Amino acid sequence: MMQTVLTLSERQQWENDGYLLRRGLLDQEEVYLLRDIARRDRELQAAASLRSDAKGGETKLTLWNELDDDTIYSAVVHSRRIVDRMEQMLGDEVYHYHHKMMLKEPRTGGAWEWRQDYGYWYGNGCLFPHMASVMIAVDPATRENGCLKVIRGSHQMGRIDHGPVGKDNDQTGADLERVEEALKRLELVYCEMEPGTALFFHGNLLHSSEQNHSDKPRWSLICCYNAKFNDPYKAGPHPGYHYLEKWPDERIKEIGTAQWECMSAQSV
Ligand SMILES: O=C(O)CCC(=O)C(=O)O
Repeated sequence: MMQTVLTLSERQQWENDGYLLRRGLLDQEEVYLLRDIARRDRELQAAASLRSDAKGGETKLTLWNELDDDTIYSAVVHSRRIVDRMEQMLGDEVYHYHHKMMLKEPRTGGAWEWRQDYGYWYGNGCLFPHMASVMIAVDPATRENGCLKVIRGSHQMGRIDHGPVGKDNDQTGADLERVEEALKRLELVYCEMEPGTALFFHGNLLHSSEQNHSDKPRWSLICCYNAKFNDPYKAGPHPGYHYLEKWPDERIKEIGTAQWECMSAQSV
């Protein structure tokens, strides 16, 4: 199996900016399979939980701590093209921390307040910020439907204090005084993404997204990884180190096609 190697300029971007945008990480066939399966997946939708944002909007997501052998979501998590990159970004073997489908629905989809993922993963017993996520656009993500916004280079600020935010204290957000100061010195980037584009981002990168006032959904799959050496010292809401197999990239289509056929057979 060929290893995916980051180029020098990708490494530099990762280190300087705290994120890396990769167009076409999933090809059209893969991302349309992912989208069609997710839209039809009753279990995914039944498992969705709601979180309120600061303005009373509702964000919706379905999160999995476990992987299985027969869903396209797991095949993406295991895929070499992601895991190889993550290992180079985090400097160690990585394991699956969790993955989630963000269901930002037309007109009602809520905002995500400014945060660093390590801002709250810190509380889960992870000593180091060697953790990262990859967000894959399932639908086009635009400014109109609340694409992700990041503050370029903010991962270099280290971890910022976080506390409860949102109407019912449903979200964990970063200290806004620091976010505002960071915005005076660092660049705010709107990450508009085509389906299949992926954004790799560091656990300390400040990010947020606005409500979806458009008539278009903005679903995305976020896969989160932790470095093996950063195994949490205590039990938390996400798993400790366990070996993650790397699967050949072709498995995404193979497993996705089988899952789609199985769903189609069940619905006739
Ligand atoms: O989906 C989004 O807009 C943001 C999600 C997010 O910030 C997170 O899960 O940490």
